[in-house]
Amino acid sequence: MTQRTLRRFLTQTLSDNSDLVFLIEDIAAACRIIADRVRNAPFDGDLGTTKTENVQGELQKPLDLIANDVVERVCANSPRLAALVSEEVEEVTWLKPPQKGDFVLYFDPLDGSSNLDVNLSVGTIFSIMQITQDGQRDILRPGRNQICAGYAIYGPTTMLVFSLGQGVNGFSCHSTTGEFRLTHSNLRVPETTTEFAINASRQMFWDGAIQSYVADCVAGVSGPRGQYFNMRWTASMVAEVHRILMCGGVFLYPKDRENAAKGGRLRLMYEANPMAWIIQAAGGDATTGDTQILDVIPTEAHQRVPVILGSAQEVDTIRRYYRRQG
Ligand code: AFP
Repeated sequence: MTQRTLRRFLTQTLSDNSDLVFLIEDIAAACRIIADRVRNAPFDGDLGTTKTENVQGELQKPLDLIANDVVERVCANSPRLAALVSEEVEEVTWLKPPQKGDFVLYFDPLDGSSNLDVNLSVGTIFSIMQITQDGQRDILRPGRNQICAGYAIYGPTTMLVFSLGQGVNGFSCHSTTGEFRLTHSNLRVPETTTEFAINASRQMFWDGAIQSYVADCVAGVSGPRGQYFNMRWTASMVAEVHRILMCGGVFLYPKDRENAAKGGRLRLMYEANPMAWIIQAAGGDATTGDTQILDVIPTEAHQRVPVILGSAQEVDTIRRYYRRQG
């Protein structure tokens, strides 16, 4: 059977919201262009690092800036798009005076960019919310208010994975035609897992709950978990989340002694919220360790939060380690 194109899926699913259809298609078009720039970076001299830092104090890669400009340029004329919040830009970009129902697009234009020079998978993460009333510049709302969120992963295949709240679907981009077609429908996160993803080099900073959780996992079949675990870490959240969506697992970037003062490592509005939305729409779970990520009330556009997300039963097991820690 011919796989549905993105356009057909959107017009069938969002028949009463053409403006949202246009915005998601614009995002897909931007991701297709970014995929091409990532693929051809060695020929275009776009690898390496610039001398500029982003608002997070991180050295920007040329493709971070290119990807940001592509999203801004392709989406800027999307009907009812009122504002852009980008990891690479400190201020909110207002495109029009906000009216009730207008869209706000939060995005990390190129996540995992530390992997670019070593040719590993990177991605674009996006989240869409709406203005609640005319003139209200209320862009800091909890993630539960998202109306659409997802990511593009630039791997062996470029895929666009997103949810409108019910279910998660994956669209693969055909390398010749550039069409996005529905190749992975109704993705579900397996409830249980024996695989965890964490940056183990930070063990010296972890609190007792995470120390105990990881120790019990690596104790294997003779340990408290009574089974062997596998560990992954690619330093690209998009790649970790995609693997969890496809075959289960749990991803941890917890609060620790080193990042606690900043609130954590990952950003709420354009990393934690969209990934939590996707994982929960696929039957998984997502917490900061204290509270559901989607319930966190934002205080500023680039704020950071701890992130623990993935297979629901494993996330619940980690909650029990936190409760035991008290
Ligand atoms: P970059 O986009 O700067 O590479 O950061 C990627 C990221 O935000 C997320 O995708 C990874 O899970 C995490 O940072 C990796 O953090 P470490 O560098 O501490 O492994």
